[in-house]
Amino acid sequence: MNFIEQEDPDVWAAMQAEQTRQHEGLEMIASENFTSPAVMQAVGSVLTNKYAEGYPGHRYYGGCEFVDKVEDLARDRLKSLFGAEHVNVQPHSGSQANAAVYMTAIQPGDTVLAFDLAHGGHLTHGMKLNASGVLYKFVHYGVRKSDQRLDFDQVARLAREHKPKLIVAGASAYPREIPHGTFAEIAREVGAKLMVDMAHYAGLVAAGIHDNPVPVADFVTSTTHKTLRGPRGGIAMCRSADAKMLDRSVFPGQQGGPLMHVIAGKAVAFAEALRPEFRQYAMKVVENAKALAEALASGGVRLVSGGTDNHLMLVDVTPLGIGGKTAEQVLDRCGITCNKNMIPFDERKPMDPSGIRLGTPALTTRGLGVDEMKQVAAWILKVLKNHESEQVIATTRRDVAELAEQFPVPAAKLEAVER
Ligand code: DSN
Repeated sequence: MNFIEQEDPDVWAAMQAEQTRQHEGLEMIASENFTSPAVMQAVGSVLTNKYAEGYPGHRYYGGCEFVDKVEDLARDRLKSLFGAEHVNVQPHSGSQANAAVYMTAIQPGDTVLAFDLAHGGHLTHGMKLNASGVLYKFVHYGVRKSDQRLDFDQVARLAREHKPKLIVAGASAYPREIPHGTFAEIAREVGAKLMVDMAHYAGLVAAGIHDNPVPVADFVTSTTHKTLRGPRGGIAMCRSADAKMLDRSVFPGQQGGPLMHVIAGKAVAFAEALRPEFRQYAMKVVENAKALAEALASGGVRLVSGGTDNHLMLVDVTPLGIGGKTAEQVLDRCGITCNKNMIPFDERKPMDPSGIRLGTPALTTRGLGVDEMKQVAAWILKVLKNHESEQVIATTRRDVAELAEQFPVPAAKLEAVER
């Protein structure tokens, strides 16, 4: 029986439309993924009913014996996944995880060195309208103009000049592997702490195919819903010495009651990520990204930094005579979902930048492989080159839906059981 359908047909109709959109289209937003049915079931469970402020064994509410078990499972699995001394699985999002680390490591007004948003950073890394930018004094490093890779000479120079208390590494639109050890050396030299926000590539780290920041960083944060393929949420990790302060900064510092249903989803996802199949998945994500990038680059667009080492790529579409906004819109009409994105040294505006960001985590979860990536790249190029042709858009939309039909989204299994 479907209770939503019976009790709230309006919400149900919107949910069904979204389910169809996800099924019929190709999801290429680099930060999105499809959770397993097990993760989804955990998030839709009775655990949403429980208040559990505090931590396992030390709660402010009665009746927490079972949610304690869930949170302990999530914590133990997360520790094993990344080799962390201490973990906190309560942050409601990556933003809250980052805010909690700032609260632990620095004081309002302190200087922080982080990656420039316009070069691929994140708004919680000191964007002036974000709480991080309001509370702390951020200085930003970027990529080199010559090869669009992280400019470590600049990082070192800015670190020596500004003497930050904290250096932040990590990105939301950087297509190359991040050498965390290099950041750690610079942080050590200037007496700064190092925080790594690995939200985008945490799944690749968990699979052992991207450098793990945990051994060299004082703090590591992530979301759980991107390459890690868990429910929407955040996590924070640190060494034992900072454990008490980090926990205090998450609760009560940033949040009240934890979302125990989401923590259950995290526990299930961490167990999935510990299995050998997850490593296979992550390797395919990267293989697919490389295949997609190569096919696109040979078709007339420019890839920022010339390619990708991870799950995403930044595509400069201006050589085709269009901007990122048009590219996003026309691809959307064909059922290919992505987002417009600034590229480093962009001369266009954020709402209509030069690029789009494409990622392979979600398509890889559906089972698409290298052959499909080449096909998708060909469609993307055809549509961008013929963005005013209604006929090309209509044909591509049909081709996209036909391909998507062959690769069901994981939620379809859950739907089939619930109906
Ligand atoms: N908004 C996310 C992304 O798309 O990368 C980062 O939080």
